[in-house]
Amino acid sequence: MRALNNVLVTGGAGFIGANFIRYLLEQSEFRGRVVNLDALTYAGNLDNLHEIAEGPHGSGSYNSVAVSTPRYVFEHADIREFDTVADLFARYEIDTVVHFAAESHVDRSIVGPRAFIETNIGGTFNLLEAARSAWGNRDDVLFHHVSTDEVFGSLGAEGAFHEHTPYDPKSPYSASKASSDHLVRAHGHTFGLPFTISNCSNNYGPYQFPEKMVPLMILNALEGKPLPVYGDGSNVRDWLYVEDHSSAIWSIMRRGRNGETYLVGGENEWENLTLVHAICEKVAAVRGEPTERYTDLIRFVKDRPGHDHRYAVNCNKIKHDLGWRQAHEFSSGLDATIAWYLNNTTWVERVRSGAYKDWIEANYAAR
Ligand code: NAD
Ligand code: TDX
Repeated sequence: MRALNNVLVTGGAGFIGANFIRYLLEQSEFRGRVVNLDALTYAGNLDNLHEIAEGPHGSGSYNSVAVSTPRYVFEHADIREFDTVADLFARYEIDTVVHFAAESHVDRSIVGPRAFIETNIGGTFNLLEAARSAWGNRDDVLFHHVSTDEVFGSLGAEGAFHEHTPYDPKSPYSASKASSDHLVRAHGHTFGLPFTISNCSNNYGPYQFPEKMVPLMILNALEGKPLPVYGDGSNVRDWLYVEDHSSAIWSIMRRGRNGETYLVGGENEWENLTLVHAICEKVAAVRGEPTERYTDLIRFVKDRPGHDHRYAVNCNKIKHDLGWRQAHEFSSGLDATIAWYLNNTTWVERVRSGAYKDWIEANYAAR
């Protein structure tokens, strides 16, 4: 039996990590404590967890860095610093790791790949070493590594990635995630570290940083700004509502077999241009305006260098072995996401006011 008493969530102030912490603390079968380790880069924001600090679990203020409640602790720390990470394992008697912390945006990995190598590879290595030295031969512990379907490269018109698809990463981001997957497996194989890995497709939902396609298109449409579609918009992505990713990880933590990899996806493929049209239609409906008012904002811009053409995920293994299912249908998930961005303008202002603003101005102004 896995202990699941003191769960170290890395990157818990980011998009998926924050949604996961909220989900985990709501599960009646989970009685443990969450330690959220996050460096609060441009993508990490404690606003993403404000209900936890303010709500039934605690008393902290979301503006404060040192948020602590009986079942939730925030630690402002960097996975690139081994001593800090090792100290947290000891201090909180960590028995489970759910590792989200990463540089996550493909476009940034093209402009500046170094941070991706340092955090995604070096940081993961530090966590593995800290876990190995803290855990010894324990078998009631788990290192769950959160990875991406992008490690498998790009698909043609047919087929889907599965657990035995050879690795073929194409961007500095996906190469760094592929390296981290290999390091996790190597620690399992060589040192007996108990681990699981999930490789998931594109997530969407509340609290996603507005550099990623779905929130960027929603906010630009709402603000009457151009909608930049890379290339001809024919690239295909498989979209999964973020809460369904959380439920997949929770299934793996409880029932996933040691050493196994599980692919997770929405079984929900969309061409980018078709998806941008769907977002325009939905925003127009919410606003009670003609769809053309928004589709007229679409601009075909220079393609992403090395842009992967298509991702699709076969998730039969997690469905069959662990009984996981997607609970959210795409149309209602998108409606909920649009409503969330409409109702959370303060959050949008706050996340945009940081380093992100400077970066976007420097990199997108010329497009
Ligand atoms: P995100 O960029 O929104 O959040 C990343 C978080 O990690 C931020 O809170 C950031 O502050 C933190 N972080 C970054 N560097 C750190 C460091 N050196 N030390 C400590 N914390 C650090 O990312 P996301 O979209 O929530 O993705 C989370 C994980 O899920 C990543 O590992 C990503 O590869 C993976 N993933 C994402 C998607 C997706 O569609 N977004 C899909 C599949 C897998
Ligand atoms: O402005 C845009 N215009 C556009 O056409 C942006 C930001 C993106 N795109 C295209 C590129 C992709 O084909 O939309 C698609 C989705 O782009 P992103 O949201 O940047 O996601 P992607 O590159 O597919 O990677 C995401 O999914 C897998 C996450 O960022 C990764 O962290 C995750 O591993």
